[in-house]
Amino acid sequence: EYGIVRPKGYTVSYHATPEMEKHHFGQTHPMKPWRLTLTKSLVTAYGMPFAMDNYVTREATYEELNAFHSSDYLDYLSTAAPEDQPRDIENPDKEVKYNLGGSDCPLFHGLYNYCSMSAGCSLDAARKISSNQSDIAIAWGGGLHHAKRYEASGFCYINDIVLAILQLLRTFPRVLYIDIDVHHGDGVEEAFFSTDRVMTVSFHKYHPETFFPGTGALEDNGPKSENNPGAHHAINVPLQDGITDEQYEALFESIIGTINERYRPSAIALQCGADSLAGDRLGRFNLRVQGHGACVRYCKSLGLPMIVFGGGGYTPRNVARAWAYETSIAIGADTRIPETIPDHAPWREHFIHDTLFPTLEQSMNEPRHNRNSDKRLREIVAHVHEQLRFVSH
Ligand code: VJV
Ligand code: CA
Ligand code: ZN
Repeated sequence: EYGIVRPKGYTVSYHATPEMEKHHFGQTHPMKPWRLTLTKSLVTAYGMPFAMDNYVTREATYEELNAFHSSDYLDYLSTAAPEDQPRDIENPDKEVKYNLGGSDCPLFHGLYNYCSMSAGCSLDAARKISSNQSDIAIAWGGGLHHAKRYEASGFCYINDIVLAILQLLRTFPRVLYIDIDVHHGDGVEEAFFSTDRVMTVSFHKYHPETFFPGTGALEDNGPKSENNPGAHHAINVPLQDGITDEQYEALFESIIGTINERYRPSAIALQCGADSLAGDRLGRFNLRVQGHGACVRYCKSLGLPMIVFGGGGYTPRNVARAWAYETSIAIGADTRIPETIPDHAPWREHFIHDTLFPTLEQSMNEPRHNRNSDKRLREIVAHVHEQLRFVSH
């Protein structure tokens, strides 16, 4: 309908299940799984499924989750019920186990199924990449980068990214993990801290006293011991409120371009958390859908097999815009899809402005003050380039 055709000699796979989207963290919790439904409906309204292989995700098995997570944690996660939710006043003695049941990581009905589906989505994507049946695999239901081996954290219970990267490592010697969520990708960084087979790079707002999770300083580059192969293989790009498309794109291309030359990854895992967009309920940046998408376009241009994951994103209509646009970039249709959201899109009423690319003014009442000086951004690039002098493959 929009002249969207299957790219020749190139396969994009889309991994999702409508079952995942039916889960609720609670009325006012920022994480809304139905943003995945909104994304899929926009992707469909634009006719993009014709250009991709579409897979309905299965649930990951206990054994698959156990490849990273401890059995103790999984056993509790699979049996904990919403009734076990500690309530500060009614249930003062109830302890919080594995950080489960607090306000960030509540226990809700079907939690274990939700987690297994998110992980299944990313694992299916990883398998399609490993077996060379897909060039770009899309897993918007994954990207839950804070989960630890034995602990839930920051709306994340199962680290689907770590599981997917472990799968990629069976085939590929080196994997580059890139994280453009507004939060630090601490769980993934920690999981691969001591190996040089994964390089992790996170761009995030950094303000340890006030912004979650408080880690990811510029100087944190992995183990301090030069004898540890992971030394210099964690890259952190700490940013302040209000960064613009122009600054972010320049920073991203300079850093990822240099990493690609020095580290020579054989595959890319890209976490596309959409909370780095302007107007996000939790985020603080001034990125537009185009600037966010430019990161996906640049990664695609490197010509490596790639998984793209979802992640954060707390203003659902903008999450859907960004991930639909990025799906169009993956299939190479971004110059062909019209900027005006199709009239027949279900949920059309969610898109107050009928464009895929709202202006900053349309995204929020007042754009945030930009606290990133070009001088500071140049220092960040210089520090990263310095780290990369120690890296060669
Ligand atoms: O800042 C925190 C931790 C607290 C304790 C819990 N309270 C609610 C908030 C402060 C120190 N947590 C962050 C977690 C952010 C997770 C981001 C996840 C991702 O995008 O990187 C990947 C998917 C945080 N920021 C905002 C909130 N929590 C928040 C949680 C709520 C809420 C409002 C804000 C939970 C429940 C309800 N409202 C009803
Ligand atoms: Ca990040
Ligand atoms: Zn986030």
